[in-house]
Amino acid sequence: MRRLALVLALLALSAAQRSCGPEGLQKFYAKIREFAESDDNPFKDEVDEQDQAISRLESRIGIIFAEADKAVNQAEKYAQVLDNLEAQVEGIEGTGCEVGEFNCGDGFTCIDKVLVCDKHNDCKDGYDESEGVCFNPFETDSVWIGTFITDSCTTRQPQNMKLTITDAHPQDYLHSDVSVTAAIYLEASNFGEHVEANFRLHGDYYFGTRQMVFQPPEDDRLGIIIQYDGHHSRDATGWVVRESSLEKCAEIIFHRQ
Ligand SMILES: [Ca+2]
Repeated sequence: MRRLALVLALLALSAAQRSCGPEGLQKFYAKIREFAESDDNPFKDEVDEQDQAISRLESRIGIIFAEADKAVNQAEKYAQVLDNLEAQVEGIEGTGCEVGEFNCGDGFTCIDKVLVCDKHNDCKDGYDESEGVCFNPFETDSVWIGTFITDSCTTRQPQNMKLTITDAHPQDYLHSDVSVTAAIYLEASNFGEHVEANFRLHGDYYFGTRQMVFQPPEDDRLGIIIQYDGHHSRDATGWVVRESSLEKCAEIIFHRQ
């Protein structure tokens, strides 16, 4: 019976399209809409039920997406916690390799740092050439703010420094070594006296040790070493180092701006 009503409605629509002009057709469509929403429409209950089912489905899909977002956020938090733990373990236990060597990530294979990011796979799985390992956080135009934690060697006793990397590019003949130039701005306020200083620095970033090593800029022969932990690309620890004895005589916490 309902199919017959539908067929009759379609036939009426077809007849109206043939016999009426645009205005008549608009009126006819308005009548059809009115009929569809009225209680006389034999399909009204089914349509209402389907609308409700679609609303319930949309609601469930919304809940599923919200749950998926929550799961992704949790996974990112767990990954961050894992990164922190790995960084702490490496900091406490070291990498298990000698000074100047790189651990292939398997806990026991060590290769020389000059073989890291030299465009040849030297670790069994190519870990020494992976994107994460060959990432230099001290890239050109990056700006780092350093806060002195301890200082038993500088004459100015600065509280803060601003380090701007002006250029960083791998050496042509040694890709494991990034040649870096930088500018340092120092500020110190001691006993009512305010002191400022600017230096130009030259140094190297080694992918194999994740260390930025700046040569001493002044006659006091104090260099700067900054260690990236391989996990937190916006934070690093630095030291002022006596060139003669390699003693770390000041510690600086760096944060990228
Ligand atoms: Ca290599």
